[in-house]
This record gives sequence, C-alpha cells and structure tokens, in this order.
Amino acid sequence: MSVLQRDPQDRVRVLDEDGTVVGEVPDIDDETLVEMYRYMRLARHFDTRAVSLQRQGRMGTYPPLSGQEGAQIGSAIALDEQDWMVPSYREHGASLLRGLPLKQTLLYWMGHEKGNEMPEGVNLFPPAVPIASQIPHATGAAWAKKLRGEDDTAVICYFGDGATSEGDFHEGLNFAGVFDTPNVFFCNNNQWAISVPRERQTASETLAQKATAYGIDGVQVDGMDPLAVYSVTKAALDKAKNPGEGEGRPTLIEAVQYRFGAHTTADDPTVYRDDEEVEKWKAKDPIPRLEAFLRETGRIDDEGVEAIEEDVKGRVADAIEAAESDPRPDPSEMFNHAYAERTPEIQAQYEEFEALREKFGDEGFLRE
Ligand SMILES: Cc1ncc(C[n+]2csc(CCOP(=O)(O)OP(=O)(O)O)c2C)c(N)n1
Ligand SMILES: [Mg+2]
Repeated sequence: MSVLQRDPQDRVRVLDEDGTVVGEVPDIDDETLVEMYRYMRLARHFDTRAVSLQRQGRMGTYPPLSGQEGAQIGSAIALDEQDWMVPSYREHGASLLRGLPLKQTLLYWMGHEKGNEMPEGVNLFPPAVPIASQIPHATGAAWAKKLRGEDDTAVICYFGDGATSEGDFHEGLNFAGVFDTPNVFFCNNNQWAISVPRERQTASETLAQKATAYGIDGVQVDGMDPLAVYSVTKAALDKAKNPGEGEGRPTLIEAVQYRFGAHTTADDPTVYRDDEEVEKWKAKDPIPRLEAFLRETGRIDDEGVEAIEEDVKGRVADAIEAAESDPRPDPSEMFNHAYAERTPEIQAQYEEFEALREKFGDEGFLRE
C-alpha cells in the first residue's frame, strides 16, 4: 500500500529523534544520502551567516530557516529535473537544490532585483511573500502541464501553516481536486505564523486532514525527519505523474516541524514563545538525526563530516563575496520587472521617482 494511503492523523516517520530507524528506509543510494546531509549542513550554515549579515547591516531583512532543513532538502531532493518548484519566502535550501545559486538568494534579501532572476533552465518560481498567493499559481502551472500532455512533470508548492487560513489555499486545492492537476502541496507546519500559534490557526486536528474536503490525499509527516519527508514527497510526485487506478493526482503534505529562529530578522520570538518550547524542538534537530543514521550505517565518518564542514564554509563564503561585489542596482530597476510593459500607474510612479532623483540626487535617498 502506498505511504499516502493512510489516515491524515497517522504521521509518517522513518528516523527517531536520535537517528534510530523506526520506519521503512526509502530506496536512496549512498551518494544521494550523503548529499542530502551536505545540503542540510549547507542550508544551516548559510542561514547562520545570513542572519549575521543582516545584524551587521549588510542585508535588509531575512527569514531564517534553521530547523526546517529536513523538510526542505528531504522534499526537494525527490524532484526530477523537469519538475517545477513554487516556493514561499523561506525556501532557501530547497531553492538551492533546484538550482538557484546562494548568491541569488543573498541578492534578493539585499533588495537587488537580480535576486528574482532565475537562471536559464531552472524550473523555479521566484519567492512569494503575499501569503498563499503562490498556491493558485502552482495549480495553474500544473494544469498547464496537464493540458499540454506533459505527463512526466509535477509541480511542488511550499507554504506555511498560516497560509492554510487564506482563501488562496482553498481555491488552489479545490481547483486541483476538481481538475486533477499534478500538484504536490507541501505545507511547512512550523507551529507559528509569526506570533500566531498553530492552535489559533485552525480548529482542525491536523492540517493534512483539510485535503479530505477537496477530495485529494492528505498525509502528515515528521518534517524534521528528512527520510520520511523524502518518502512521502517521492510517492506524491510519482502519483501526480502516474496515478494508479482510482487515484487522484494532487496531494497535500503536512510536514510537522519547527523554526528555531525568529520569523524574520524583524521579529523577536522571545515575546511570544518560551525557551522551553524551543529547547524541546531543538532536541528533534534534523541534522544530527540524519548524521547519526549515516554514521551508524557506515556511510559517513569523522573525516567525511569534516570535509563537508569545510566545503560548506567555502561555498557560503564565496556566495557572500560574490553577492557583495555585485554592482549596486540602479534604483529605477524596481519599476521594470513586474510587467512586460509598465502600467500607467507604474509609469507615473517611475516618472515621479526620476523627477525626485533629478532634484535631490541619489544621495538624498540614502540613510546617513
Ligand atoms: C496576504 C498576506 N497577509 C499577511 C502577510 C504578513 N505575513 C508575513 S509572514 C506571515 C505569517 C505566515 O505564516 P506561515 O504561513 O505559517 O509561514 P511561516 O512564515 O511560518 O513559514 C504573515 C501574516 C503577508 N505577507 N501576506
Ligand atoms: Mg508557520
């Protein structure tokens, strides 16, 4: 029976908190398992450095991902080349795996328009900040694939627990159910929507069970267990492309996890949550969990871990260097990319801005 055919309350698990196997280990080759670990370490180190850059005034704002590496890397590594990814604003790790260089992510959060520019051939949408707005986009993209007969392609869409209270979530999933689109809706339930806790978000017992109302499969997974996340995502992607008799294509995955840090660098989580709660979740950290499994099964040793640490540090340092040495953008760039041609409103804003630049010079816009 498929891992997706289960009660939405029955959470899928493979590794226990200490890395002990408690479920069915997915069929992944040794090299990919080590890559999974490398990318999780890379995402964590990038995150630590990005928060530090922001604190030093070298970046505008930044939404941290620490704690969510298992969900991001475990799911993204299950995608095939031709699949599409539709992220929210926190998917730096998943986007990296899809092919977005870390430099681009840094540029985006430094306020550079170029951060939105996807490299050629990378099947990734730009980050979506308006909550849940990316969900109908993902449904539409998957519908387009279906109408074109591109049956080997699925679309994964990431969003948070808070997004499930938005109309766009309902519309996107309802449409996907009716039109049977090849979608994987991946909900990162990190327990908080800024300061709103999960229990104030919905009276539903789980977020996965919301799938039932749309006539699609809903599955809950331990989001801090990268192997369990891989299993459910892979099964959902396979089903989206090639459903069995009587199966629908779309799936809602609820990955239960926790963000260790602040919502963004503009948030102070100590005013709304206890240290005790944070410590409880830190004991479930996905990185030592996967490392323990890899060590226990002889796939990695001290030397391997050290080599990965060095590699990760080098890659992040190079990305920071590259982003900071990129020429500062012309401020008028911000009027260029929302539409192929400027709308009359945007044209008027552009002209007003240029007139102000003319009058005060660019220095007039810079903070002391
Ligand atoms: C439509 C909309 N309303 C409000 C906001 C402000 N806002 C930014 S993040 C956020 C919370 C989102 O929580 P969740 O969906 O759980 O995602 P998380 O940030 O926890 O990953 C809110 C309300 C927004 N960006 N868009
Ligand atoms: Mg959340």
